[in-house]
Amino acid sequence: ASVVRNKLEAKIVEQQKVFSAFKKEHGNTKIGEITVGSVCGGMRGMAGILYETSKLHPIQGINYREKDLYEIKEQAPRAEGGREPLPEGVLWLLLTGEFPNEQELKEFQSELYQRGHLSKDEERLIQAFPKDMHPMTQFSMGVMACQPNSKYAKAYRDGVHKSKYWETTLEDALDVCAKVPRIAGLVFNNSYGHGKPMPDQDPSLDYSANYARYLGIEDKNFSELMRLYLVLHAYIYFIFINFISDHEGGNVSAHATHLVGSTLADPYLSFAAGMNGLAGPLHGLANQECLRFLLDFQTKYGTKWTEHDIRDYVRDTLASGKVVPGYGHAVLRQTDPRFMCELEFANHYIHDDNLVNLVKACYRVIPDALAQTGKVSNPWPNVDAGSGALLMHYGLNQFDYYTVLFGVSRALGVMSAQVWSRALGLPIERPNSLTLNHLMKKVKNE
Ligand code: FAM
Repeated sequence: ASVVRNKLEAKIVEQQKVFSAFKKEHGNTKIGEITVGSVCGGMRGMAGILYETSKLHPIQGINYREKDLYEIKEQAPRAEGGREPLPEGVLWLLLTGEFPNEQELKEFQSELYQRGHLSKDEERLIQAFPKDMHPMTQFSMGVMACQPNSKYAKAYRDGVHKSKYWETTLEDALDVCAKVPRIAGLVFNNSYGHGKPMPDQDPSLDYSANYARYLGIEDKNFSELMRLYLVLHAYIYFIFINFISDHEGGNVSAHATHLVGSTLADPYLSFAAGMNGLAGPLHGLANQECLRFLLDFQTKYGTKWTEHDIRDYVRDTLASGKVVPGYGHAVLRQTDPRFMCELEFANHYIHDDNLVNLVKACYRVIPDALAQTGKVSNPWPNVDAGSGALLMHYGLNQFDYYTVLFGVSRALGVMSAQVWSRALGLPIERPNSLTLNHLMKKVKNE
């Protein structure tokens, strides 16, 4: 059983009461309107999902349990000597609504270590994937390779009472969160490891440090130590702030996970569904697209470019019917605080890197250029505008892999949310759909 279980149980019991009283009292209270625009426009702005762990504000950005990114950075537990929040602490916050104390964190870290093990069969299956298969495809299939061990699926088969669904969902959710770095490490090794053996989990290292090690960053000798320190913290930073764990329930990866979970599919099935959505170019793949955009620019203009060149390049991109990756957002209406964190990080650690300088210059030029089109709702950068260039700086130049980093991080958010969805007994999702003909008739009748 999990160290977080008892804390969570008390909160769940309390919240279940609040939820059922609220449903009873306000079941028919209106909170908005559905327009033709909402139906034709991908349900933009339409509130339709109950999602407990996080909320995205158009201006302020993401809030986890009512805390914004800056508060999280300030208040979350950190690694010794580190500047960045520890993912284990953030996971605890997402689940329980508060940060763990020192003892809880220690026990939770060791619990995740225990859960992070993959069986020999699971590892062999993942290692057998073709090397040239996209890392996101391997990642999603790797999660599925572990699905036969779902504790929730077994409990369901054994006839567990529905009031107890959340308990084995929690077990699976924590297993998934603990295993994804290992799965993602195997995928990396498969694709780029050139037959090198994968290092085992190291109990002396935390969650992120073990993951960084799977990606080939090891503490080999003292002279490397400073670099290692920086790189490790850079990875922790990228994975858990830039590729933020949770971004409320309506984005494709969170919603796909939530939707599939609503059928009472287990957390592995649900998470893999979310990852298939994350692999789309308008969502998680955008960071890879974004880096390609910057590198193509560099190939064309070299290192002596001007802001005028960026303007021309954006104009050509738009004229060829493509989007400018890393800019725009379905909900945000200001620069993404995650991008601001990237800038802050770059200003602190990175000096004189052409690609990073290009990211900064793009930020000065692109919002204006996009605003001039007159149709982009939000011309400001999102998280993907900077992450690729920073990862490149630290030597992670396999950009087909970037979305996997995002996926590892997203596990923490969507899996915590699934625990709460089962705890609140949320039903199977089944919105109505309309044909264009029906929609036109509806408009006429009104
Ligand atoms: N470049 C060019 N055109 C853009 C644009 C951009 N960056 N962002 C929006 N538009 C266009 C959009 O294609 C649409 O055009 P049409 O009417 O011709 O179809 C119009 O502006 C209105 O769209 P919107 O309301 O501003 O945005 P949406 O809510 O429909 O879509 C995004 C939001 C993120 C899909 C869109 O801004 C985009 O395609 N951005 C580039 C890709 C990207 O960076 N995705 C990453 C998002 C990130 F947060 C993540 O998931 N990791």
